[in-house]
Amino acid sequence: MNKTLLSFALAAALAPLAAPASAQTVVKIGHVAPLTGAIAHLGKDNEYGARMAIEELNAKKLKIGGKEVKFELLSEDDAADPKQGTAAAQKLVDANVLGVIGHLNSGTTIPASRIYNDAGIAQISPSATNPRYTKQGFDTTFRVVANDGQLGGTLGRYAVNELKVKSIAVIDDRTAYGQGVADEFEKAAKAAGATVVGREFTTDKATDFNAILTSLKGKSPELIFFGGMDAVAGPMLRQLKQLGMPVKFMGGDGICSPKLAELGGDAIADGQVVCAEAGGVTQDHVAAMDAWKKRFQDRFKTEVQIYAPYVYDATMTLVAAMQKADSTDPKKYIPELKKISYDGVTGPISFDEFGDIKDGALTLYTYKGGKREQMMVVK
Ligand code: ABU
Repeated sequence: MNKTLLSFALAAALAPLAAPASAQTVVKIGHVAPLTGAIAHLGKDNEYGARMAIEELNAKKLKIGGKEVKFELLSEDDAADPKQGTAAAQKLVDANVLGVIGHLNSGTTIPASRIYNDAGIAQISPSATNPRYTKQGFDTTFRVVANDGQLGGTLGRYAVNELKVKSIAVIDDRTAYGQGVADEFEKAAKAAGATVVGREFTTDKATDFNAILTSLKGKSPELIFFGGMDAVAGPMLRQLKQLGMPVKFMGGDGICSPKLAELGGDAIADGQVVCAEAGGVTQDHVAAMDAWKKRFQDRFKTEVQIYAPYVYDATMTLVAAMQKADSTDPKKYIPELKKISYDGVTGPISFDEFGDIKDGALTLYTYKGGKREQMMVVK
């Protein structure tokens, strides 16, 4: 054997030792939420939900396409800012994530969705409730919670039919979510027979509401609906009390956290606030959810705020679609995601033609004794 042939033969013989076929495939999954800023407590809650799912999935040592898969979570901070949201989305796409869970806010989720769509990867939002997100004609957008139409509509009817209020004022923070849910609330409350005596605007960073609340005080509403997040609702409730306005106060999922009790403090009277989470655990899933919350508390040493279980379910649903397709290639798993039927801790998850959850539920809450208290689950 000449020298060249000998080196080829040696190389061939040693190849399996030098470069063993990889026993594990790393699959990157992106997550985006505000991890800094006024609603970082909600963003961290989301991130914990994703982390818990990834840790549990890795413990199962799943095989997809004949190879053991190790999931890696790439978590980005968008600070609830649309520009940072698109930058975070591009960063994840450049890092070759194969799916994204997020973003938290509608105002970041919607602009980011074009980037994920262009990259051909699935995006599942666990919390963005503006209906526009799934109505853009993209086949990559999915949502595991109810939307602002359901939230605002249900709360508007509840205000008039159950709380029996006739005069209502509406404030929103001018975000895609705040404005959208407030518009839906106003539409439903009017249709149920209420009069809207005032409409005011603020921002998602405001802390002083004296001017708008004083203006509304002159119009004597029985109830104020706020379209925005808990970080703004808390100080607003404190200022309502300072102004001597003991009105009923309503909001959507964005205010509906245990943290609101702390942010509003003793300015929140028992039963004064009614809000709705954009999902609902029916009786048959309560035990599983309680067990899940205990695992979450043990792992992260903090209570669930709002969306962590939905983030967990969104991550599990994404991976269930990959398992069904036996592939992590978005071209192969997205068709499976569209027709998935996944039994999550938050309830059954399947999607309509737009990628919205089918039969989404809501949970109404109030606050008593400084704690959030569940009232009812409605479909
Ligand atoms: N759904 C409430 C908070 C997130 C959003 O902006 O939609």
